[in-house]
Amino acid sequence: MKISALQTARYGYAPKLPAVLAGKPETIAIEAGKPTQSIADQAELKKIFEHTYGKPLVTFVKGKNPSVKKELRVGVILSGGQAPGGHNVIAGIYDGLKKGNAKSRLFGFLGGPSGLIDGKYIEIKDKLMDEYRNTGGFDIIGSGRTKIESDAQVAASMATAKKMKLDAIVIIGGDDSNTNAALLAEHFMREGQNTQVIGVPKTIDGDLKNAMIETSFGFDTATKTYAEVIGNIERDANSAKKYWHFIKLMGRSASHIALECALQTQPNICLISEEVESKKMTLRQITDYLCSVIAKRAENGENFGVILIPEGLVEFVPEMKRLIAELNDLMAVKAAEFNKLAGFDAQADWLSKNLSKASAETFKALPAAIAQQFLMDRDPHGNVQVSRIETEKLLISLVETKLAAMKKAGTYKGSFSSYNHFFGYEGRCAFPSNFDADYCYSLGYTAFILIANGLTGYLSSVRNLTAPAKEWIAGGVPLTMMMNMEQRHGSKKPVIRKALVELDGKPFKTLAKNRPVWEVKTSYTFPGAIQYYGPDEVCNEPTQTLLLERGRKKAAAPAKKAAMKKPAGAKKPAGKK
Ligand code: FBP
Repeated sequence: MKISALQTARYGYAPKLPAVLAGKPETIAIEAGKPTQSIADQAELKKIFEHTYGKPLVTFVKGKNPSVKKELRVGVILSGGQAPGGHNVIAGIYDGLKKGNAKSRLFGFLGGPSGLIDGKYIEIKDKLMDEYRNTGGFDIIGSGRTKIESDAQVAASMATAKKMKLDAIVIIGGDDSNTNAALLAEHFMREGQNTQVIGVPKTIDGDLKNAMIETSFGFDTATKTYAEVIGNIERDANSAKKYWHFIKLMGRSASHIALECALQTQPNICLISEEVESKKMTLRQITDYLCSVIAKRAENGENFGVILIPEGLVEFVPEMKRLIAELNDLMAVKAAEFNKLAGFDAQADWLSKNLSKASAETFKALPAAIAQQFLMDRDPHGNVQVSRIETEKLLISLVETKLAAMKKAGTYKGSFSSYNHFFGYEGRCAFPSNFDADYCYSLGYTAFILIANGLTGYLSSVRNLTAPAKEWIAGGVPLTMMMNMEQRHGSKKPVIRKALVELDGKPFKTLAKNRPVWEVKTSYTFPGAIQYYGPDEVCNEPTQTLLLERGRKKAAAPAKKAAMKKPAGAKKPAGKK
């Protein structure tokens, strides 16, 4: 296999670790806090997690810890969507294990959780590990979306753990995968199975976060990758001055990715699903808003712009939410009847009789190509796959119709020409930024220390992330602490609560404060490609979201200044004083 120059250079990158993890593993002791409580529904969760509920938060400190020298057998799983840095989590676990005891072994389950269920794995050794250090992707062992949920899946997982004599399993995943990790840890304890379970917070969506988990890994690299391309499109738009670009961004339900990209690139518009929901904005109101901005810019002769759209938007628009819920219910009970219908016209006719009047009207008003996307294959739970609905095209079509009407009425005099884009897969396997490379390696190393100390039902936690890496705080958060009970498929289930964009949080407030200017005045900023080598402010800066949330940055500078600001050390053009 040919290896690129960057990949070769990245092999040589030594991820930075918090100072407490930098020495020998036997110098890292554990400090345990007070027992913890779940964020809600304490009594119900205490019952479900009889053996693992309420454990203390743990923090690593300098001290003596000979237990880390034990020989261990550990299995690791990459679960769900790819996120830059997964290989470094594995490298952190691997190096920790080997530093603790050269005889310790790490096994990688193939293709995600199904590898554990089916007992499919490989042993990770030096050569293999070295080929993946500081690289993007999950291809070292592959990932998958199988959940370890049913009794049979849990029993099969336990049989594999027993057969392989595993001391621990590390599950690298998002909120769902870590909920499963918590259930598995509890099940193993209940059954007297001596295998610990440790989770690692992963997802580019950035929605697995709370007081103890400042960000999930992959968010940093993915948003920087999208922001680079958005900046390039902005510059193109501002050069040609003839297109409106509608850009949909990944992030299944939360709008963190769109918001972060907006803070990095200052587009004309960034829709935020959580705001749309809180204001109960209908599709018509969203369209009116978009058209009002387009018309205002047209008055200034600017018939171009950039609009960011979060992937999950349709699920937050009231009438669409209702339609999706009705479609999901209908398909659950009448799928056989529906599947017999031949062609879209027959399906649309059937739906007009089976949906409520309001939802039938919403469906009918959709452009046919988009309406068909609501009827595509369902996800494994029988739900509409909202991420496959081309919201960006839907909005373009609605805007075109509205602008045509405005033109007739004399309220719009511009010209409108558009392009649609969807950025998602482009960012999930990028070479991890230095931040993600360091963070992930630290998370993996932390997972090893948690295992070596006999802990189970914990999520690896590295905090204080806006400070230099040596000041990061490492430890573990009990998984049950992040849980509550939620309605899922007809019954209440314990789940880790998803973190949506907070409308009173600093990142959103910064957008809200600046957007009146960004909408009308071209204020684009161009972050450029991720840099791996160079000055700190160029290659080690965390996301704007993290800086704002952690109070390391004031609400963004007024748009005009930010856009015009010269980079440090920039030279004046020749001849200018
Ligand atoms: P995870 O939550 O599993 O990390 O995945 C997130 C994500 O990238 C979403 O942003 C996106 O909607 C989804 O995965 C796409 O899923 P798939 O990879 O199965 O197409």
